[in-house]
Amino acid sequence: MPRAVKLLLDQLKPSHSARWSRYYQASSAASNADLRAKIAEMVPDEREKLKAIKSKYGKVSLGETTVDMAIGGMRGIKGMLWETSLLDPEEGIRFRGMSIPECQKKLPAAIPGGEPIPEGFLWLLSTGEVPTKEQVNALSEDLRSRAKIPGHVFDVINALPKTAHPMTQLTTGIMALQTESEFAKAYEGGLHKSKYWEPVYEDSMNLIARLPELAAYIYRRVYKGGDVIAADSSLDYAANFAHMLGFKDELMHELMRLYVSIHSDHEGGNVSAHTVHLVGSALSDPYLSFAAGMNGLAGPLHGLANQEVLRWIQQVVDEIGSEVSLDQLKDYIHKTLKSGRVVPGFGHAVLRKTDPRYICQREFALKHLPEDPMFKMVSKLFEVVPPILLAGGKVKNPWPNVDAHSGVLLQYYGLKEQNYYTVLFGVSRAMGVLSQLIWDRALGLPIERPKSMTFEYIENYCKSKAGMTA
Ligand code: AMX
Repeated sequence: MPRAVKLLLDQLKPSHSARWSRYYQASSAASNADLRAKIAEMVPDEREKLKAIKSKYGKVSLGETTVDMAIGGMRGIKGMLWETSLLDPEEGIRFRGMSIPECQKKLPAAIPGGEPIPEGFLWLLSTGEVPTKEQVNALSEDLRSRAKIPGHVFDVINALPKTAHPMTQLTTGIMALQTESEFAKAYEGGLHKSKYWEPVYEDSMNLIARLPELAAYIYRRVYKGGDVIAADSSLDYAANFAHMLGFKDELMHELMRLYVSIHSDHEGGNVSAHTVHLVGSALSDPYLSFAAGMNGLAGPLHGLANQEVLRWIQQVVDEIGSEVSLDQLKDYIHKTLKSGRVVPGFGHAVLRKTDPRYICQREFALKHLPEDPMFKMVSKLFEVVPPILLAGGKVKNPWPNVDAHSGVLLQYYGLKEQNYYTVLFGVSRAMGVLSQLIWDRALGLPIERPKSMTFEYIENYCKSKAGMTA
């Protein structure tokens, strides 16, 4: 258990603390391989914890909100509970307190010494517990049994032109799947609010299970003449996804395990996560909430950046070649900036160091494709871009983020269709945001409704405040 959490719980209630610590034990002792049962076991204690925090700390200020923050994209405003992960500006993401290297060490892998299986991340994100291999296998099996897509979903996608962006097709498919929502049906039938989380759990797991087939269908439809590949029930979630896309290379399966895991969650304030949480707070079901989040992910400053990065690197190579000097590369970057565009894959709203999701992808590349010319270009950019952005004086974080690297790995194994990359990000993101959505409903979090203001309101407020303090 993270020390800070333990300290807080020790202050709250000794008996509660003891129960809570159970969830953080590495669970070789746990025999229960059913994720829903595990969450059900946690719910009463988690509700108690929320109550205790509210009653003990409810009136404590979490910090000041300035006018800059309000008109600057709410940067730095602490305004949301998000249990599944926390982003530290300096060290990057921790999933339930665990860094990426810790997850790589502790979560079960498909092959000895290989990348963790994303089902292990899903268990960790949902429970805070490191799962056993048995639990991960049971979860893989459970997801396979849920991965059925009704025919009308394909009809709806087929009604779109193949030229529609793959993210448009993905969101359309998710919306068509909403007919299957158990939460929507249960709510209409008059479900007690203490039980909201149960059909939300079912919808979330069904959606996570169905996304790879839906996404693979879109890929095969758009790029492979509609030649769809059936699921392979002997494979884990990520490997089966790669298989349905058409990739048999075991290293591509490993890459997909890494990809899905590291893209699963990035705390709650990013556009896709926050949107799912916000829309879900209106008791919109998980299909509606997740589709909304995916529309946010499709923006170029967020998830679409991974397609933009590869396109931009390709442009660099086409225009000045791959064997370029650092000076030639610098000139190209200045040209990009002068044209009023951002350098895609660099910068972050919260991070202030190189993204550890970039680092682990770089390590994968150094191990498996050190001589790839595109990887070498990515390495050169790592050297050249940050000093230029720093010298410009306005970028708060000049370092590369996750998207600066992912495309180069995918193209190496043959997934070269850049417009599809954000769909992979979307499938992966489901694990984090839907784990949190289950907890949002289990904890009974209310509808979100922050206060907005007009220019006039801000001016009058600031004038009266100045008058009062003068
Ligand atoms: N290239 C050029 N300029 C950049 C820049 C970059 N990579 N990153 C930030 N800036 C600029 C901003 O556009 C802003 O300029 P302005 O004052 O003229 O509007 C200024 O620097 C200050 O921005 P910031 O506070 O450092 O960043 P932010 O929190 O406003 O935005 C982000 C964060 C990621 C949108 C931004 O860094 C960016 O546009 N990066 C490129 C796109 C990208 O890689 N997005 C993916 C992020 C990860 C993800 O969500 N998948």
